[in-house]
Amino acid sequence: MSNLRFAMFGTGFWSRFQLAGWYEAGGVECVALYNRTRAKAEQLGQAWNIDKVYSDGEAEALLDNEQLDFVDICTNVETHYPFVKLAAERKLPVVCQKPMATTLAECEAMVAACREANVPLFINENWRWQQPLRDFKRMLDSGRIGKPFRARIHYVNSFPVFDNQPFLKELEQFILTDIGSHILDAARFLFGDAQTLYAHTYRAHPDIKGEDVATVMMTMGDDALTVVCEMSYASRTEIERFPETYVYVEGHNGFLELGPDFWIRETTADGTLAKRYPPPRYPWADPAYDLIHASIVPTQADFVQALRGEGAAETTGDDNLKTMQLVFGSYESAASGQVITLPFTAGAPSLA
Ligand code: 89V
Repeated sequence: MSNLRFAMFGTGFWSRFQLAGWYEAGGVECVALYNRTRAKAEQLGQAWNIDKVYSDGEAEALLDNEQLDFVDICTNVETHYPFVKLAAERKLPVVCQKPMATTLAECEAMVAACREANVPLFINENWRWQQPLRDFKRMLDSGRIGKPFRARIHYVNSFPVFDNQPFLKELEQFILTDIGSHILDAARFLFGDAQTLYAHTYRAHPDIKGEDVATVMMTMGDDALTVVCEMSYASRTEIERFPETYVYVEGHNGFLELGPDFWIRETTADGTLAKRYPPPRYPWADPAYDLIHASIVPTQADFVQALRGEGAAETTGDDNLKTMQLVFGSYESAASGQVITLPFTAGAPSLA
């Protein structure tokens, strides 16, 4: 079976790990790179032996000249919508970075553009693919702790994310878009879709534009489970454990916990079972991001099998739209002080 040929748009911090993840997943070949600044694309091209490099103003030329099976859009969020449109117009399947877009109206327009062009749109949402979260979900679904009645997802640290990704400082909407898109998606993965949400946001760092603390309370799934998601980049804890996510679920027959250092503890009337579920380690991963970088591999392997027509991907545009409704619904709730009922729609005129 021949490799699927793709072009990567965006050669910033994340792209080199994503590229390594594609080759780890297998069955693909990156044949061209696009970046606003040519030198950065050339640098990545040299490292990976990709000699077709395009820069500012040449996105259309790339799509028209190169023979592609799909495009991977890994650029800053404000360019996702225009690049997805360009690809859809050429009937090219798209993998687009999270968060999907800067507004819910843009997210809806991206999904509509791909649907009209009859091409798949996948959102590169990797959090739910973290090994400990997959294991946690399997244990939750075993039913041993009984019917859950309350859950808490806790992503709280003081990791200096701005050092590697300085643009995050400039976002008017920061933690809910950058991490909320992951955490709220993980909540959907674990507990099902939300019916209502209520959110608070707060800015602790004085030198950033957006919020770096957010709390979202939702009712989720068939049994309207109460789920509280806590997110912060301003919380100094005894041991800094970026980028770990902790999850606590209380059920009628017990308690399930994903705690520090990938330990899962299941407590029932029989006692507590504890086991560590660490992620796989890849030599190309940045050690500070091991957990997330490892999750790129199964995320992208899921897209490869879907692109080959061998099954449905989890994080399609349609699916991720529900996560983005939670993200933008949270901003609406934080601004208005109101409980938001899902589905939450943009309510704005659709974009051209
Ligand atoms: O996954 C991400 O989107 C990254 C990070 C984990 C650093 O927030 O921006």
